[in-house]
Amino acid sequence: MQKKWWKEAVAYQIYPRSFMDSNGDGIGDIQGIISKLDYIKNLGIDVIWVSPIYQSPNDDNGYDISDYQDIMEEFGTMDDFDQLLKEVHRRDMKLIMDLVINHTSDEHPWFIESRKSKDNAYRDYYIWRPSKNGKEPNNWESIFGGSAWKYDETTDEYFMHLFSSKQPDLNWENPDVRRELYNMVNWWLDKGIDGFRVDAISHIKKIPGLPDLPNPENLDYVPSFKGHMNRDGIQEFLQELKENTFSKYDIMTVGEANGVQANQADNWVGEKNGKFNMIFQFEHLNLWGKDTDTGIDIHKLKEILSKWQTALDGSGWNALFLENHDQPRSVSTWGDDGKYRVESAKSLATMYFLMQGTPFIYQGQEIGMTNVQFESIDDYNDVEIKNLYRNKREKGVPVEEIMEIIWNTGRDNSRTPMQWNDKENAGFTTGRPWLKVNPNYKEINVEKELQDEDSIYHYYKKLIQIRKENAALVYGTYDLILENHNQVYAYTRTLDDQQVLIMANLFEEDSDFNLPASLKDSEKELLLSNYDNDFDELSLRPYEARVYLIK
Ligand code: TEU
Ligand code: CA
Repeated sequence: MQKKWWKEAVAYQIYPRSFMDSNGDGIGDIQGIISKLDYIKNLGIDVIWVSPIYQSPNDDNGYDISDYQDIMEEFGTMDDFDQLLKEVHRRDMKLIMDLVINHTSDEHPWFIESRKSKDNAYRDYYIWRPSKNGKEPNNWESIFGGSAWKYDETTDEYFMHLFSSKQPDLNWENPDVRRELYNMVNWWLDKGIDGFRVDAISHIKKIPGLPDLPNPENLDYVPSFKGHMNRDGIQEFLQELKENTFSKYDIMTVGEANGVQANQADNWVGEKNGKFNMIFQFEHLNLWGKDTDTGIDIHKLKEILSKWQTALDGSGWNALFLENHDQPRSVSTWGDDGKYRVESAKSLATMYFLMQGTPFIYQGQEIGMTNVQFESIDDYNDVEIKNLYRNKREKGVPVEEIMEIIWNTGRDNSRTPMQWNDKENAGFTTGRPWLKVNPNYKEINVEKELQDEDSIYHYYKKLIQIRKENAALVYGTYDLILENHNQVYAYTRTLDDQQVLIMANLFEEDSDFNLPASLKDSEKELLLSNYDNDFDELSLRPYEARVYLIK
């Protein structure tokens, strides 16, 4: 397997709006990020992924871009960005940006032109269609609910938007669009950034003819993923993108590849045929986040994660993550954000962090930040949450039922301001925060975590350290053990004569286990655990995790 800097790296995702406000307007900004770079460096981070900071009307908080080559006013100026890049590099870290090229904002000049007339030079930069039988051109549902089409009376046609109605999809079939995007990508790479996380990239190829999808349940609109997620023909676009941009630089690229199956991994991330260095894939997230509240289906979890580990073993690379700005907090969703918050956060960390791949930590995950339960929908900001609330209310769903869904799965769970200390607004802002701070900030904050050597923060810091000290945890093979165990996720990482054993009890009940003979009889050195004594050779305590070096 080829050695690469981005395989040895640990990455940290910043959602700038919620990270740190430097000027008291209640909105996080670039100078705020700069003021916290030492904190990120001290954790042991190598690569920072910043969610979009380009000009945007913020309908989807920056994922709706109106100018790819200018900085969002609320976040600062291009000079601030240049300073951020310099300060990141000065600390021997790297910076990757968020590349959103499936769609733009409807306030982007291209779309403002495109909607003016049917024969406008930019008309085919987007996907326009006349109505069909007085309705939308097809029955596709937007990922944010409702129709995937919005009527525009100026030209009496509809335009497609897989996401919010202010995020019109770009027409990737149009070579002019692709060329303009490649020029923009190279402009950023020439500024010296170290790569990209590529947003919603598995959605760019739509099924030819944009036909109605089968609708056996006679829904108003049909979930549209089958019409646009990882469709045949997408690889040609991705190959052209890579050849015209990424392949010319020593950078790190991670594709957000919803809907890609493990058996397709080689085409996406293979050392020879891959288009990205690694991808975020989401199969495992359906096990517990958006739709279920029954905790982890551990057998499915093992099956899916192991499938990716072995599918890529040697041929490609994974991006390992539990959280991001679209997911609820993992300790609330998978673990226990009550009695066993600390133990379960550490257990989950151990389970995912030491697999084969580049581990990503999302801001606040390293201090065990939890979900939040705001009483009123007015306390929420996310367009996906607002659409969900409106659509369900229109169908007469009781408010309490909708709030439960939002509390369990809403994206604002991971977007409440970073909790720096126990002062007003958790030290995030001296103004009124754009989104309320989680009320538990007095108990859960960076300052408290830094002072407590048994904190989740220090546990992540040790995880990062042992990953750097043991090459098997980067380049070693992954072998699942205790495959059928109902509570414990255990695996080994092996490289030449170095072997590391990772075990995590993912539940709050004690759990017996029986290691395979080869491991049971070997001498072990405990590298890390979320308990500090009385290690029973045959059982694990609630959420107990252990990492052993096999001698
Ligand atoms: O998300 C793309 C994506 O796959 C969505 O289905 C995402 O999983 C969903 O929003 C989760 O509820 C990316 C960004 O991560 C997301 O924040 C943006 O809203 C979206 O693209 C549009 O840019
Ligand atoms: Ca600010």
